[in-house]
Amino acid sequence: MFNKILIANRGEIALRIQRACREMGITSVAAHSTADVDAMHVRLADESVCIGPPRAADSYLNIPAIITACELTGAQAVHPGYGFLSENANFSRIVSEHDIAFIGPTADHITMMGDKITAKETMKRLGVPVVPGSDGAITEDEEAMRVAEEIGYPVLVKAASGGGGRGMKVAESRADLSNALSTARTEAKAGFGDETVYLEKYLGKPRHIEIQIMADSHGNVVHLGERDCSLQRRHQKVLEEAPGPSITQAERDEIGMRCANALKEIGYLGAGTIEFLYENGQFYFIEMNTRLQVEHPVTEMVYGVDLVREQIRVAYGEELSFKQEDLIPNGHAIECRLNAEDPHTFAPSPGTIQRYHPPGGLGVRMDSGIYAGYRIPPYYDSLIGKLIVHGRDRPECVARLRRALAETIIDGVETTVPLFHALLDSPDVVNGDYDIHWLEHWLSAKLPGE
Ligand code: MV4
Repeated sequence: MFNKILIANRGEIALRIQRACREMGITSVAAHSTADVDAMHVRLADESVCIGPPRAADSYLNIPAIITACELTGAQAVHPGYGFLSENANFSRIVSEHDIAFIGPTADHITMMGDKITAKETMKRLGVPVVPGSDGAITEDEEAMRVAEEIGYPVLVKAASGGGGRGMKVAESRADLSNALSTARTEAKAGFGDETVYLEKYLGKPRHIEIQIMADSHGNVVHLGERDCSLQRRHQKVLEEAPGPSITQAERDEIGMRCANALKEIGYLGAGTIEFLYENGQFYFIEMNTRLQVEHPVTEMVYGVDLVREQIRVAYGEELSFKQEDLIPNGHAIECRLNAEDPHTFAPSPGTIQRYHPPGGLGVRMDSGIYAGYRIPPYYDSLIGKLIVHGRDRPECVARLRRALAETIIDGVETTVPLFHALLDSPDVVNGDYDIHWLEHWLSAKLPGE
């Protein structure tokens, strides 16, 4: 096994990776910016090395500095976490060229899935159901009109290099389509330097359901069921759960098997998440993420596995420590993203944590790097922790989550804790009865003028 892994990330995920390393007897190195010298993952690190100034572009995204840090510390592998360089094909390639193991997929697989058109074509060819739409890029308005008549309006124009909802335009009818195409192209060009767009049937009230996959280099590919991540605001997930409140075991087996087979076919390695829209009992592939996700803990709680440990094992060339038949979902888990934000306006609220009391007890997990006296730097995103709760079934999980939120004390900055109390007062959330638009509708009803 690796002796030493460099963690090219910060905050709760750096701590999460450090914990897996420690349990595996692996030394870890915290590569951090000057703004993070007092961060918990640096204070608890076996070793730490500064990779640059506060701005992410100069530190957590600074590839030469990270490679140098590996050379200086003798790290044999790099874990990129999520965000930052985790889905950067160039980084995966450069790390590998320096004979350092990248804990994630190959540069080619990152590139393949980073192009939404190639990802969709590949998944379709390998038997994964996709959203009806154009076969590849749309270059002519005529072609778009023909495809739209065939699949029916409304349609959605999407950027091939897009993601996070940017560069998407809905066309309700033929009259809108030409405008939607040119606006989407212009935004795509400005946002991603690539004006390639494609067309899909617009689904009106879907859920966001994603399938967790793990693959090793021995041909073993398994799925660990789904997460429902429909509760989002401006394409930022707020609360995630597993299993999906609407998904049956038969549906899980079917879609999970299709995803695992597809990734086996392309020789994928490591953790991956296949995203679907789910409407009227049908799954429609939209995108694949080639990294560990923020919400991976709900899957860990329901399947009783350590996904970071498995990532490290398979990156070293070992086999996954479980087979598909060992993976039986148990109970229910919900994650709340605790952000240092105003719970009404969502404006960032950096500052110093004055008091901190994390919740505990049976089935409660708090993944966070905060502590009393910690100053949250203003340079990075506002996630300061994740509260993950497990119960034997969904009602027990919901009751336990209410209890855990009530125990949570985070003083000194505004947090989204009150938002979750309010959400758990909503019958739709309690019943799991929501789609991808539910949260924004609920927020605008709650806050007139927002
Ligand atoms: C869609 C869609 C409806 N129909 N595709 C938004 C971001 C990107 N990952 C995909 N997105 C969507 N694609 C079709 N054909 C609606 C969305 C969408 C969405 C998806 C998941 C979670 C939240 C969302 C919020 C608005 C729109």
